Amino acid sequence: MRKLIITLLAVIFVMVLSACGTNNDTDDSENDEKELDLDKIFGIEPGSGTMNMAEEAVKEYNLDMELIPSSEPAMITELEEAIKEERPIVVTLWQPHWTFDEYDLKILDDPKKIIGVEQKIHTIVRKGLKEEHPSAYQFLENFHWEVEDMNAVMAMFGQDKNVEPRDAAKIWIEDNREKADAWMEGIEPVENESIELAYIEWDTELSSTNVVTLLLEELGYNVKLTPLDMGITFESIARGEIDGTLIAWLPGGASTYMEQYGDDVEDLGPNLEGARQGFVVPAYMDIDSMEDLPVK
Ligand code: PBE
Repeated sequence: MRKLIITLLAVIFVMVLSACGTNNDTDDSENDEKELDLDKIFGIEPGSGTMNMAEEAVKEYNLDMELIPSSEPAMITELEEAIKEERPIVVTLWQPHWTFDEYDLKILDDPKKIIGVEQKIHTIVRKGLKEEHPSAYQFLENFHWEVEDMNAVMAMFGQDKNVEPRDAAKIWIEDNREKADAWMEGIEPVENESIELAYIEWDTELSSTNVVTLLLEELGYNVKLTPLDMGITFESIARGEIDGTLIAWLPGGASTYMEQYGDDVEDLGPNLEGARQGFVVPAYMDIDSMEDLPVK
């Protein structure tokens, strides 16, 4: 009888132990799962300023995360799917951007100031534009808007895929006629003159480029839009083959090209100030800093 009780106690003891063991295992795998969800940073187009800064940040913070290159639309799809399921996710994103209107997002603090520095978007034109197309030059020099303005244009076509960027720009101009008129005040209209602008198919760039295009058209220009990457944009402007661009993020995606071609182009200064980039997470995640991300 005693033996039996001892055996039973032993069995119970082992059962309790193994139950604890199982519990521990479950905890571990839950943790693993959480960490697994944070083993990636969803990025955008390789070679963009955003991705270059993000790569540096992964190195400097010694993050145990893989930076996945993709595209702006693919990154947004990942973000939207994660938000639907309240899953943790880290993406590379920037402001202005319509996703900040649509979702509750936060930019993680970047105490090392690698990706989180304030940026300005500059207008760059070719040398000689001032003499050859003074009206366009004057207009491009006057064009300067705010983060909220760009956001308003972006939101119209970003949130509704049926709206073309050009139509969104048209509506924004109708709603902001005074601002547009101020940029055009006193500028001589032209006839039969053509201007070629380079841009990249990102929502921010599509917004400014379309608004400027419509207003240059109002001044009488035929505007040709050519999608190019940042390096070729600078090279073409330096060679005088393209008249200008509105998309030079500084410091950031345009920095290296500005160093390379700065003497051969004309920088008209910022058309937008207060732009930011960073590692962005949904507000339901309880981390606030890039230092809270998993390290090696
Ligand atoms: N951007 C928009 C990025 C890419 C998308 C201009 C903020 C950049 O490379 O800086």
